Amino acid sequence: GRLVLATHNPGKVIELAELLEPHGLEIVSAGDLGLPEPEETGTTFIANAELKALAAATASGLPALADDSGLCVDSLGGAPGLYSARWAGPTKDFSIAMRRVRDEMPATAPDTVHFICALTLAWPDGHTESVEGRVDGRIAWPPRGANGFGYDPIFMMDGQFRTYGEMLRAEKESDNHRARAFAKLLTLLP
Ligand code: ITT
Repeated sequence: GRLVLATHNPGKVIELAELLEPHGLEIVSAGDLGLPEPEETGTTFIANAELKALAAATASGLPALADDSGLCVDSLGGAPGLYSARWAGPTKDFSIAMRRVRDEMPATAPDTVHFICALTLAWPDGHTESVEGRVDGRIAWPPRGANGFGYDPIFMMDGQFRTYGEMLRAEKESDNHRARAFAKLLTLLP
């Protein structure tokens, strides 16, 4: 069957397409369908993933998969969290967002952080299924590596000394918050 990827983030499209690849679905992108980007008014990752997936499923008449994710810094009470994309500003400049994380973190506090990924599958009839994945790690400074997207150059997962930005695409994709969420969604794929 066909599945709409309800995201306008090219980094997510690459990772989700890779995860979906073995499952034989024909992927249609929200951008290609000209679907509008709904305002992310939710107060949780799952609420935002649900509203994005539902908007795409109802507008397209096809099942849709949406991703809402973010970086949560313990010493910042979970910020930027839901606001991870917004910290990069209208020009989507993540060097600014990474610098802000670094500047706002108290120097003496632990540098522990995690990524969260909420994935929602929505059907045109309004049915939804949502899951969440998490990966724990810490902040690297200065940013390192040109791979991946978003906050990848400052994130080192537990047990790793390279950032996601320094890992090969296949390495990051083999274990991260998105892959962990996706594993929980497998039995629910359309
Ligand atoms: P869509 O809503 O169109 O999917 P978005 O970029 O606005 O795209 P979010 O609202 O979910 O998506 O913002 C999440 C941000 O968190 C995203 O822009 C990244 O900067 C960051 N993020 C999420 N997953 C990440 C990952 O695997 N590596 C690095 N940064 C990530």
